[in-house]
Amino acid sequence: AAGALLAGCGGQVGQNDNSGNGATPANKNLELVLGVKNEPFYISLQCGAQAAAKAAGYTINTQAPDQFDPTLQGPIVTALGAKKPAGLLIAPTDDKTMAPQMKQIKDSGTKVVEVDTALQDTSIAASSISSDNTKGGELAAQTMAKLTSGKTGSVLVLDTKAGTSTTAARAKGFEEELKKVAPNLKSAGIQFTDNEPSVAAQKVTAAISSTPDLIGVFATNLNSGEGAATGLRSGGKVGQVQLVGFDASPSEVEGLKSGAFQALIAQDPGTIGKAGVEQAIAAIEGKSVQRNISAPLIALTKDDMTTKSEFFYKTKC
Ligand code: T6T
Repeated sequence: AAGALLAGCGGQVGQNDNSGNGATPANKNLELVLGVKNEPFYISLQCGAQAAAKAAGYTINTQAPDQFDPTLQGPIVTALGAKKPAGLLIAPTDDKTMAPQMKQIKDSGTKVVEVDTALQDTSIAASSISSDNTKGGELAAQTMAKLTSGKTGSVLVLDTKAGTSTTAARAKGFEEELKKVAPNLKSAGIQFTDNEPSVAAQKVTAAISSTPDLIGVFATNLNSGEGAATGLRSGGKVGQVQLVGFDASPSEVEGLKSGAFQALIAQDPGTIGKAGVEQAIAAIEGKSVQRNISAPLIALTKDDMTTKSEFFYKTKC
């Protein structure tokens, strides 16, 4: 079963002779490729994955590109082909352009599991583990409706990069739900931030000048949220423009405490990493695999600062 302790000797790099018949595999090496380095969401995911791999007697090695960019992540996956890991857990940085590299390693016998983001092509990964991002966007819209309590005004959405499956689903879920729960609010559109806090800050300061009735901002991830908070600070709009962020990095949690954010939709990256390892091992050992797993989400407000701190992201394991 997923997460069970497995008996037997350690794996050997360079072998990919797992029989898939339920016997203890010779190759117990996993690789984890994250979306970007030094980022609390991915660090928390890595912590969950490492603990699960250790419990199961597998090794796991982690790599990530310096930027959230498929042209930097693709070569990491290609180079892994030579190591022939038994399993690859990956957060693809583009839902289309990462497909060829992921297909190549799958075709050479490595079991591929998507963690967090996913490809449009569902034939490559054995399993995908992600938050229900559409629901996360809907939850953000319901939260925005409560925060603005029937007032009129415009709401800006900050997405990251086109081709990011998770943030696209959050933005769409938000826009559709907002129409239903807050018909008094107008959409000021969706802007892309390139997953750079400085771009997010600029987009928010620009919206403050171009949209005088700006009442809210939904930032679909950590970097866009941190940047949006900076933009509201420099535009003198903290507390006047409601900011609902996604994720719960130390800086975002600090912003919730100080009043720059009114709410955060927090994910459970540790659970995503753990489930990713469990599914990869099930695939490697020929056991039954769950194709899609949805991880929990929660809306955090200032009142949750002490009671829900287990949802805050880590910067080390
Ligand atoms: O929001 C997470 C992740 O779920 C998303 O796919 C990309 O951005 C984050 O890593 C936060 O920076």
